[in-house]
Amino acid sequence: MSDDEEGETNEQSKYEYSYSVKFIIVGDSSVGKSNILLRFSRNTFDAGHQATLGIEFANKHLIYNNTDYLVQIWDTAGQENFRSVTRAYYKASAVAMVVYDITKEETFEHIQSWLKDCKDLAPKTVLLVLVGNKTDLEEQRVISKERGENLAKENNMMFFETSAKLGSGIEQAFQKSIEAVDQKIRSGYYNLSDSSKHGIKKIVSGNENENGERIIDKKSLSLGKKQKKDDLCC
Ligand SMILES: Nc1nc2c(ncn2[C@@H]2O[C@H](COP(=O)(O)OP(=O)(O)O)[C@@H](O)[C@H]2O)c(=O)[nH]1
Ligand SMILES: [Mg+2]
Repeated sequence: MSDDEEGETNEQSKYEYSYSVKFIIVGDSSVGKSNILLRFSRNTFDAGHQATLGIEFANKHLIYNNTDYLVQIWDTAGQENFRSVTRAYYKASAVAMVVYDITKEETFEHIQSWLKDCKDLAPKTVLLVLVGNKTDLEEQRVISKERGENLAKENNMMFFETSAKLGSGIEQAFQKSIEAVDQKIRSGYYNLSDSSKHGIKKIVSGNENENGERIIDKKSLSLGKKQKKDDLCC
């Protein structure tokens, strides 16, 4: 059995609709992007000081409004060290989580340049989400919650504070983002006849999207670093 076939199932979703939604996570190196991904997808934390955990991709289902959302999250896998996060990374993203570390002033100041990349390189429809991570380090906090909220407001972003270490706020950040996407889908905000542009794809059957392309197993909650991103989205 190949890696791609592992855990495969033909089971149809029992929900009225199924969509895949591409999330990207950007922000300075070491703000906790990979651990946010790890916490959300596997409910674990890596206390190591590696610049990258080598994770590029994870996915997880969230159910909302009788709809099965396959949240597909792309992680920079260390490219942010060189400010070389590519155009391909931003392409067709539905949600961009822009992360800073509440204990590091410069990571907050750099949000503007990450936002500029999002605005230049992501689809116009992208939902922007500001995340202040490492709230467990309250005694080392230098960025107040209010500063985060204000920056988010100025840039029309959703805002969350999280601790990937403790797991607080992570599920909520993804859940609320999906709720906002759900609302936009229902209001006709996205032109889903050309869904590849928006990072949102309607899933027709358990293993195919509307173009007849294979998608990952709908039941599993897997890290897909062996799967090619191109096979999965966009
Ligand atoms: N205290 C604390 N440390 C964290 C948190 N999230 C990540 N870290 C640590 O910060 C470092 C960088 O995390 P990582 O996820 O690799 O950051 P990335 O470079 O943005 O992907 C690692 O040592 C993590 O263990 C958090 O919420 N709280
Ligand atoms: Mg990383």
